Amino acid sequence: MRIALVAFENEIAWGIRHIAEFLRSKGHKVSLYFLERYANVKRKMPSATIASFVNDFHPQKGDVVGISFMTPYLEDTRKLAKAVKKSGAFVVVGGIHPTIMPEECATFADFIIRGAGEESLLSLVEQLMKGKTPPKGVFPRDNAFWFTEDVTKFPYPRYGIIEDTVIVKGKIKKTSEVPRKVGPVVRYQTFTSFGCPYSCAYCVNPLLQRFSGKFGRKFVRRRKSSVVLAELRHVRDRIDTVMFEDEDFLTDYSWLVAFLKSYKKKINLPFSCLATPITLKGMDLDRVAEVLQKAKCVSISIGIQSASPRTSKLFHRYFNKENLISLARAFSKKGIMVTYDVITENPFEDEQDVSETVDTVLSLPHPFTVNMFYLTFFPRYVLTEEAHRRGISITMGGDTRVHKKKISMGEWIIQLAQIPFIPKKVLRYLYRKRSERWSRIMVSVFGRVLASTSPLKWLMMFRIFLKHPGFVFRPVARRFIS
Ligand code: B12
Ligand code: SF4
Repeated sequence: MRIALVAFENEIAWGIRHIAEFLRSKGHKVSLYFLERYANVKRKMPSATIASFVNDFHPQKGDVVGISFMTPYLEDTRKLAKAVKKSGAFVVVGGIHPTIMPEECATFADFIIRGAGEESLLSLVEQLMKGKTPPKGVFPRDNAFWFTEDVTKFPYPRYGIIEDTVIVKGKIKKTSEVPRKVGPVVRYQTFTSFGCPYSCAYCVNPLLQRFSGKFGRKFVRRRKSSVVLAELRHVRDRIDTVMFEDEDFLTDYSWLVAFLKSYKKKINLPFSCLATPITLKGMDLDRVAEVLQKAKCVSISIGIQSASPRTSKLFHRYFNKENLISLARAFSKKGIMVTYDVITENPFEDEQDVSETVDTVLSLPHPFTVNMFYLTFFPRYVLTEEAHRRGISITMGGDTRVHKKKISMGEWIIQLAQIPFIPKKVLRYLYRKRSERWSRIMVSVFGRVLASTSPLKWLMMFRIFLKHPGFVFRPVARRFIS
């Protein structure tokens, strides 16, 4: 039996890479397909790309095509499933959307796997190979959510052993490269743990916790440090920097100290990570920043989301301004760049809520950058249900890439706050005068000219370069050697 695993607009697709490696370790032949590249604007999947997939993999009766997808890719999945089913191959879907909306997927897929896919897909494949076809629909039949408590048993994803296939606008490329380039820099994404101990209302985690019956720290599963380090050693000569995509990299301080000691010794590459303010509450922030900096942490993403107490309550998310400012100071003292995530376009918020966030961002020490996300209502999320209950009009769909014609005054001020040479006093004044036309015009002109995000990202890269020259010399040297 041949197996293809497919992801949309996502060559990282760590989830299907992890599944593929596990199935390969059990003797199965698995091909990985990546259809289209991520863009800032969601486009329809070109029919040529689907046709090229079918021509290249050539699904036949009895083969398995596993499609991994998130909500924005529902229509693409439908299209691909239809094309595959003509061949008589089995279509299996997994990932976040099928986990949450299994009944919807039953209209176009043969099997739906909810939750972790490694052992569940193996079990399905082995049954199919024995000639037993389980009942169509959710696999296994009892609507189970597959939760793997012990994730230490899985092998790490390997790159370049078997070529991946990337298809863009119908054009097929076979590649052994490690994905994720930021300009010339190869930033490798991985995880040391899965799951998050918190349960913010706009996030998938409260649902996954409910399905699994594991809450808080019990929901967080940690990989073996030696496996993570072996994975990083496997790619080390082909990458420049590491991004730990754990929902919160700092949840276990003693583990962190031990892991980073080995990381520094064995990998010694600059890295970035994510953390949540509540994790850092009550911790010795200078100590944490020092541990991270010593191991070459160059940047950290911290979620503010909203500084409004009303919204924090609605989001089920801790926020404390003093705590945020202390952690910002601790990281900036150690030269670690901080990127703050902020959620805008929130129909639950009024002007007072927004101004609390603007005021907080204007209180943060430089240097920092801000990533703004539009609040997105995914099906069945806690916040979506709350919006339905309150009769708030929302657009369901689930793509955060909304291109707005009009950017609000608060959003412009937050963008401009990232620029160190604009005095915060001036921004505060302009924001206070937001009802006046001259102020709105000035802010949007400044915003358009100065705060377009890419120069800021380059500035951030430059700052990192000053601290870690290897960050730029390494990709150049690697290219020269290869
Ligand atoms: C890291 C991450 C990213 C990274 C990298 C993605 C990656 N690793 O592939 C980046 C930053 C690029 C990203 C981008 C986006 N992301 Co994202 N991301 C995540 C995050 C935090 C972790 C995903 C992950 O890799 N987990 C680790 C692996 C091991 O788990 P997994 O992917 O879920 O895979 C397991 C199972 O789901 C299952 N499985 C998965 N696929 C399949 C397929 C088959 C056949 C089977 C059987 C099983 C199976 O088995 C896997 C192994 O156990 C999740 C949050 C979360 N908790 O899921 C959000 C999340 C998945 N992202 C989300 C969104 C919306 C996006 C974007 C669409 C945002 C946007 N509009 O730009 C883009 C889409 C990019 C793309 N085309 O994929 C949403 C999806 C919501 C939804 N209802 O669909 C999530 C859930 C966050 C949230 N808001 O709640 N993301
Ligand atoms: S802290 Fe982040 S990952 Fe965890 S539940 Fe909240 S939003 Fe989701």
